[in-house]
Amino acid sequence: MSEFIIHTVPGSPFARAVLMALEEKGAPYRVSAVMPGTLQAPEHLKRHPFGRIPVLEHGDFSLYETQAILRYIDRVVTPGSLTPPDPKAAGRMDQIMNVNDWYLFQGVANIIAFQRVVGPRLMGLEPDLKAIETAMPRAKAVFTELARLLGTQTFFAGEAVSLADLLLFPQLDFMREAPEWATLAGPYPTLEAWMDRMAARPSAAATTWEKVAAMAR
Ligand SMILES: N[C@@H](CCC(=O)N[C@@H](CS)C(=O)NCC(=O)O)C(=O)O
Repeated sequence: MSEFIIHTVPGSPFARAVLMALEEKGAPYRVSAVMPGTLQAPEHLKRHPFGRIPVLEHGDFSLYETQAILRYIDRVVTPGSLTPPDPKAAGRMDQIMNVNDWYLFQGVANIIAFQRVVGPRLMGLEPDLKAIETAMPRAKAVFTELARLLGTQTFFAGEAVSLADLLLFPQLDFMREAPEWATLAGPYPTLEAWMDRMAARPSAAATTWEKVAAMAR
């Protein structure tokens, strides 16, 4: 199988989900560094016309949108599946992946994790406390719903890790660095235990910001 190439700025949580899937599958990959501030440059727009990351290259095939990339990897790298066979569990996985994109990332992680972690680390920005405060009601609603969906299961789509866990974990791992984490996750010990289970996976350890920065070339 040809090598997978992931174009990303190191630190991207969406790209980390892709890298975790490749690690979980034991697939060969390389990280191709995209420089911060060059997402609207013609060279990157040729890969991703909307100027975002990550982008996957696999032989002569190129794909953007993290969910599409995750499902592609899951389909082409066999054996082993990161999608549950049961249709209801697979439906739950798909639902959670959309909760990640539409409700956790948009309006919660892209505000709180950006203000607390990414902006200060990448750009030396001071956190905008007003923006964080405005995002908190939505953040509380998202955490309540994630805890409800997880219930007492080991992983979000049942007893085996799935694409839903891999997409959610990188966003929540950034959120965990924010002081707001205690308020948001504190009432949900099952969610905290799931975080610990995910953080202990070799795929998480292999894809930290520092590890991705070190392997990007
Ligand atoms: N829907 C896209 C979202 C990807 C995304 O928003 N990535 C962030 C980095 S984690 C990005 O490219 N941000 C650049 C920007 O907003 O200009 C996907 O699933 O791949």
